[in-house]
Amino acid sequence: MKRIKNLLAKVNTRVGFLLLLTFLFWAKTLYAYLVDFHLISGGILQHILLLINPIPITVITLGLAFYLKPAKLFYPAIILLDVLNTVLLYLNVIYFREFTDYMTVATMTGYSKVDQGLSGSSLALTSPHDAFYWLDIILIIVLLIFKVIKIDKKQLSNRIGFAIFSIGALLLFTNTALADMDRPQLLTRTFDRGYVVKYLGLQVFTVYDGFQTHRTNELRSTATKSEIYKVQDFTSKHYAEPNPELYGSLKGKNVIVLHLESFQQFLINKKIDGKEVTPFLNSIYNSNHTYAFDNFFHQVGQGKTSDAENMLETSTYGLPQGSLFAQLGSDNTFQGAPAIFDQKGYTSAVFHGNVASFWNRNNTYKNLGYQYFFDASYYDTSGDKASGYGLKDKLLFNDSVKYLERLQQPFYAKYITVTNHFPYQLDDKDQTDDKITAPDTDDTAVNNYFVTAHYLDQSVKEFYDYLDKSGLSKNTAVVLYGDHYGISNAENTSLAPLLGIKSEDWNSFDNTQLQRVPFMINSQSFNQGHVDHTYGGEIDVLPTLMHLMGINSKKYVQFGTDLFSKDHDQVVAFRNQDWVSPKYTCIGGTIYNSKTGKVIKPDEKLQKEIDKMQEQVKKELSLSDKLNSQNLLRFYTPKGFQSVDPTKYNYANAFSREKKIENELGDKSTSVFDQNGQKTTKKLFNTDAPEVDEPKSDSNRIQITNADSNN
Ligand code: GP9
Ligand code: MN
Repeated sequence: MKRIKNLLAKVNTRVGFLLLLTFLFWAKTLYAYLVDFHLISGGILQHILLLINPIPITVITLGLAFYLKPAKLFYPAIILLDVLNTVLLYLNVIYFREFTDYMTVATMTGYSKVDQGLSGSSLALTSPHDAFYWLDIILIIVLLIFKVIKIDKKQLSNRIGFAIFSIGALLLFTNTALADMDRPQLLTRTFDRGYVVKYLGLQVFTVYDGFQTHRTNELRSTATKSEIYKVQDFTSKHYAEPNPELYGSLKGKNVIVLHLESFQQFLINKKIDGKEVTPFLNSIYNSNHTYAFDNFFHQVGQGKTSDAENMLETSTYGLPQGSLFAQLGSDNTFQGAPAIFDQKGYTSAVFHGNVASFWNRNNTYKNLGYQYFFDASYYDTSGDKASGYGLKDKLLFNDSVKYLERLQQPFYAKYITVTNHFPYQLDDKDQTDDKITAPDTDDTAVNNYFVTAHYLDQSVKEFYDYLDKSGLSKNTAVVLYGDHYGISNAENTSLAPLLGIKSEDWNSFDNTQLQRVPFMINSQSFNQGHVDHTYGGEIDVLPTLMHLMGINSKKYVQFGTDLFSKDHDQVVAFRNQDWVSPKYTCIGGTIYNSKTGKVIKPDEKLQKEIDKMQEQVKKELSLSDKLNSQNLLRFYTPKGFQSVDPTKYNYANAFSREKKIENELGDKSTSVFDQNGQKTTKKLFNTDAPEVDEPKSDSNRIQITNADSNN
């Protein structure tokens, strides 16, 4: 009893009251983290951060009340601040139940295009345990009214307010520094809102997001219609006419894009101990049904996979910092592949075994006009079925048949693989039959890279076997590409000996050479396929593909050019303004001969030529940034193209939607399932993945995705 009295006596001071409210709010937040947001974290440091991150900002916000001296003002103010914190927490709890995502400032203010925030139906998502979020506030007010907690009339000087703020700020600084240690570039890359909440807390996320939204809005509100003309002036002059021999050669065919995670060109035809690392992809690469490019470069920035996706879908560049998907994807106007093809009668779908919020895909895909997004929630990712970034590739292909066979044809479908992702770990049981022996360099990630690449190769083969057996390969073109490097520049010196170069001789030019990734277009309708040496990059994919599909890209604002066109621009820009071309390579202002790798000291004439190329690269990147950051495409809609209405898309219940469409179409349905006499083709898929027979378990590896394994 005495103890309780002592404790209450402490609470009877203003600072004690602040501590009490902070403690209660901390408890509620942790409850939300565990029960509603299911934030199960990875390592020890992540656990600690999850535990402490609600404290600093709560102290700072509640501490504001200390600037109001009279008790009549102080107590209502501190309670109001507590209520506001709770409202923010609680709205997110409800929102999360509907969208498995946190509320952005754009959503709260109704600015967001992708969703209208909380609707009547989300309010129906309240649950009895929600009382917990409000109980403490009611209790505190009652205790104050009945004077169990006494009002402290003693007015405190501003110094106390400032001291509280300073302590809060110091804690926040420590929190952020620790978070940055565990997850570098957490805020600059913002690859998943979930991580910001996990590391820094919900309130910090909201403030940070508000700041970003404000910056974006400011850029956008000053933009005028005439600004798009500057961009169009550039892209229309840059446009390259289609190659008449290939134009329309894939018209009406299904298109499947296989996003080969972290897959670099040097893996193609590479042997380790006399054994091919990727025998199947090599056979595709060398087939006369394939146009393969061996001077094709990735051009991603910090947005990695999402930058690659953005370039492929829109033929505009990622941003100089962070990810375009994450920063602008929720509101941007896109005129990209899914919408363009959709309006030519295609069904569009993405298959990806990671959580939907990663890279803000759940929102961005709606603005791109994707009709279906099969994310981790559509697959059993329990137990060993997933690795760090989601469902293992063999299972992704196998488990997607159920959804793929119900899509109306022609379709445009993208598979984003994940198993070949840093740190390239593969369970022993996944190294089946024709194992390859990992090389023996001084870097385990480099060694393992070959093993997971081999696994990816087997996964693609299993999928191809299915395409053959189901008859899909006859009317389907497959686009295969590596999204970005898997071995970073820092690790390249360990890789060097495997490529026949001494580690000590390795230089920046060699690093640039390694930014090549495979790009192949494979279709049985091609018979004169070959390895093409044209220089190009991810920015060029969309116009190339459109022309093959018989859609002229001329009226679209695109920065790339058709790789098959005689006017194709072979200067490939990197995100940092370096560039490569068939003759010259420019790295940080130093010019190399692209063939020999020797540094060139240009004479006056050559310098002029180089300056012109550099200017062009800078202009291209900055105009692309202008287009996206000011959202200029809202001012221009190409003739015949219908703007995307993101509110039309909802990625829940996709399977029943597919079936409903089949039913409605009846005899006219073109799904593989219906063409197969309304029988599933699942049995046509053969996989040697040991996990297919494993029962569903409770543990889930995706939730423990460790972001620091993202190199
Ligand atoms: C995550 C996956 C990996 O869903 O696409 O992204 P990355 O780390 O390569 O950017
Ligand atoms: Mn990637």
